[in-house]
Amino acid sequence: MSSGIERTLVLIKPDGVRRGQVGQVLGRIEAKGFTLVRMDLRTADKALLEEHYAEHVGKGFFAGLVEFMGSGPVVAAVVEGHQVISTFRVLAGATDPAKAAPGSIRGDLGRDWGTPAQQNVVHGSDSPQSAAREIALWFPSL
Ligand code: IDP
Ligand code: MG
Repeated sequence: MSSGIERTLVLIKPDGVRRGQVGQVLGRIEAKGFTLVRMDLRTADKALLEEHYAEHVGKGFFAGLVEFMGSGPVVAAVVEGHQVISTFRVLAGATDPAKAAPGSIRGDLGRDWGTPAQQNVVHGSDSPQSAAREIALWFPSL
């Protein structure tokens, strides 16, 4: 969009929900001035998760990732704002919580428990194409 207003899909992963970090993550999104458009707490089924992570099919961590992501409820949210896709990725920090910068969600709240899937608190769409695909997948009615 020429206005720069975008939508992205944010997931607070089962580790974040389990550890009571939902409020902190949503607080950071709101503090940055982004808007929650839709939000839902749900345990995702395997088919949805395999589709969501389709780009990682065949990688060693894929099965563990799908299992971890289905191990409890996630908060799925559509978040809107100026350049929110790339900016939320900055807020989230690097994929590996051990390398994510302090001040980022993963750097401050993430903890890798040595499981086959990195437990890093949040997901955020990585491009406008991914955002459109993922929002349609998680919220078909939007
Ligand atoms: P991203 O979430 O920062 O976009 P991706 O490379 O797309 O990172 O990986 C998707 C998710 O898969 C990560 O957030 C993490 O939970 C998990 N993951 C990525 N790389 C590894 C790995 O090397 N081992 C275990 N899990 C991984
Ligand atoms: Mg990714």
